[in-house]
Amino acid sequence: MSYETLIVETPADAAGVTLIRLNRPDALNALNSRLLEELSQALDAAEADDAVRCLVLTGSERAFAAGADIKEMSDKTYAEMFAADFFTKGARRIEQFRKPIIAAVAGYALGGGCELAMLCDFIIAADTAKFGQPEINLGVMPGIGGTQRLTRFVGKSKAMEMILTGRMMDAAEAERAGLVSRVVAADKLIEEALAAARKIAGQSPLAVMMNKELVEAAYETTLSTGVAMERRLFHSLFAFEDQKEGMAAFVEKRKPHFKGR
Ligand code: CO8
Repeated sequence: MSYETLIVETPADAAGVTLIRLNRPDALNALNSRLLEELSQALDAAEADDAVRCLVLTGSERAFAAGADIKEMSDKTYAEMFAADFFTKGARRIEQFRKPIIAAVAGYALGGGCELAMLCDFIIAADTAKFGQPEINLGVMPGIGGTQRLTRFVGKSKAMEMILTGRMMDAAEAERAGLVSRVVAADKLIEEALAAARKIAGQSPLAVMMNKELVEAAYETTLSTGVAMERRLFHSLFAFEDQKEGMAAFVEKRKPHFKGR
């Protein structure tokens, strides 16, 4: 399948990793309806393909994405935004994506771009990355989860300052604040993100999906409910061949070969 706003390498390698590049270079990868529609289609295809075990989502050296497309939005009325449920469908598709997805961020991740990165399972940042929610400068606010997710990632004080002033964070500050899992040299970003993705792709896909569900649940539920869910799913993993294979491989001092059963 070919896309106008994305470059999709699927699977990028034998390990089962798919690399999706946002590709609107003239607009610093600003997110428009077309891009979000195509991203939803690419995620549908990746979800349906058993050969795909992990995704990496990236942009260009200059920008992961500089926000929602201001030129597309500027003249819209409330009725148009509401009727089209503007951008919500694309954001929901990522929220509901069950396979792991890593954001590899270089350059600007602003507004909807920062929100898109936060919708992924974790963020690896290049040392050139800049994160921000500058919507206040446009007289608006984040619209695909920024006020909620940024606050959960970095805490109230920093989130409030960034959202009310529009100040950007560099990669080092983002790492200190817990927004990104780690920072790497810009010229190593894709290599490092693909290496992490390959590591995940080599695990049991069933165990990966369950682990992802549980970490996400930590944001949605109480500690005791989350721990109870974890215990149930931990027990349930013993129904899979992959658990037998993983533990047998350890005892036999060999590499496991997980089949997703
Ligand atoms: N939308 C549209 N076009 C953009 C955007 C954008 N968000 N960002 C950059 N571009 C375009 C520029 O217009 C320019 O195009 P052209 O050459 O045709 O004029 C091209 O990309 C290059 O940009 P600049 O010349 O501005 O590059 P600079 O290096 O000088 O500056 C910046 C880079 C600082 C990133 C600057 O482009 C900028 O400030 N961009 C806007 C950042 C921003 O405000 N983002 C938030 C947008 S609003 C949003 O994301 C809301 C999300 C929620 C929506 C959900 C609805 C439910």
